[in-house]
Amino acid sequence: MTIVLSHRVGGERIGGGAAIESRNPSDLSDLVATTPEGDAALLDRAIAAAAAAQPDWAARSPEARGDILDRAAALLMERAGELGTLLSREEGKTLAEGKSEVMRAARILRYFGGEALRLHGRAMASVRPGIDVATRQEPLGIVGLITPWNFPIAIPAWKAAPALAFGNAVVLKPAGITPAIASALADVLEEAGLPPGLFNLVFVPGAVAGRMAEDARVAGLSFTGSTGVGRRLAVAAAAHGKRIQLEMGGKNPLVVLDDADLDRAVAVALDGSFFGSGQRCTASSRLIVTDGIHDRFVAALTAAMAKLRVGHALDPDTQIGPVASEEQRATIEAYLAIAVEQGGGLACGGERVRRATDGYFLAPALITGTSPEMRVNREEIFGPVASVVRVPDLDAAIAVANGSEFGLSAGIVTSSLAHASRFKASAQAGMVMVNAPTAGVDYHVPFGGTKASSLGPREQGFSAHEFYTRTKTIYVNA
Ligand code: UN1
Repeated sequence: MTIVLSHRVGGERIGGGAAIESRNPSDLSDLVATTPEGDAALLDRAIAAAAAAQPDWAARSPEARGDILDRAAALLMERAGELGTLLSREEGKTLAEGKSEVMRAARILRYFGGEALRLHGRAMASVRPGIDVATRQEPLGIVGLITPWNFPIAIPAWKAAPALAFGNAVVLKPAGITPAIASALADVLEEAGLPPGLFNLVFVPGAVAGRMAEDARVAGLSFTGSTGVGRRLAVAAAAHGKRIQLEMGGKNPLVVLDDADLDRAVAVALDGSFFGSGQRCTASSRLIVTDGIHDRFVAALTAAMAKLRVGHALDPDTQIGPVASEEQRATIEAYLAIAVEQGGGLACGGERVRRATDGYFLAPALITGTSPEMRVNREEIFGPVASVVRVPDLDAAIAVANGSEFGLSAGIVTSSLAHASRFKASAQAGMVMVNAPTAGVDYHVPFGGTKASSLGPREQGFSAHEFYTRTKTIYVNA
């Protein structure tokens, strides 16, 4: 069944389907949704609707705002089966991953329902006698959200939930290939009683969405996507005095030391590198392995990779779904060719996998014998591909791990507390994982990276208010 989608502007449904078709990457004969394509005038209406609705919303009690997020969370939980299936059908992650992402979005909404009440300032004595000084956090106003297809409901939820909890209105431009699950988020918020105009959903080209960085009515822009696009938005936002939050690429290292438990190292690498078809900005794309375990690790990992079941995302036996689009597949295949051309060895995978349906199935690939300068170790591929860099010891491993323009997540597998401590202290990354995959994060703690991976305040958890509110300092001369 094909879903006909509409923009959501000020509580109205505008345009129906037609312009853009999104197809199931596991079965290209399955037309998942048709989406209208909006223009600058539509975006303008959405921003105007947000501007009209936001002051009343900000004036409501935080409890009333939290109640609505709670109700939306409950609706998502009730529909996790149905919506998880839709997510898998639309994006290609497995059914288990799709359902758990919907649950994750629900829990994020619930968490921020509570956070609405926990927004606090500080009261202090002034340096001048007789004066009390206090801070309070106020909403920004209108926030523009631009989100990717790889977590097509969790990321919109983790941006929109704190925005709404803290009294803002949002305009969301979701990824073009996953519009249906983004609409499901609009549905539950509307059904939960969110007043019109606070969550506007526009299907517009990226260049049109980028105008939010220039529009005086928009106070901030939160973006997750590629470093190239993020940096262009940052330049425009800076020129217009806007707050910006960017979550961009990664080239996340997973260090495997001689003292690692081999089974654990393989399990951590499999999950971090290949689950979600490697299409996570937190994926472990560089496996940095010390001499003493290198050959055993590569042999055990390739054996485990050969057993991964690649196939239709909705088949419950599938462990690795298709990659999300033809464009993704072409990029990944181009990088595999570059890796081999630059001297890497394809230890396994990389080939197209044939299944009963026509989809973008790719066997997870491991490239061995790579050096840090190779393009596969410097550029984000965003697919089920990991490369192995062999190093003599922990010092060399740290140098290679940090020798990247990116710095999102960094992992180590070791049984030594001392080695783990050294790595925690020296990894240039926003998140460090010890004996755990670089991907797969909690929602109640800060998320973000260093260097080219992120810009602006951290997302999620107890950090989220840093972006979605501004501080007002109030002096009272009693
Ligand atoms: C996760 O690893 O659990 O786009 C989340 C991404 C990240 C989210 C990763 N912003 O892959």
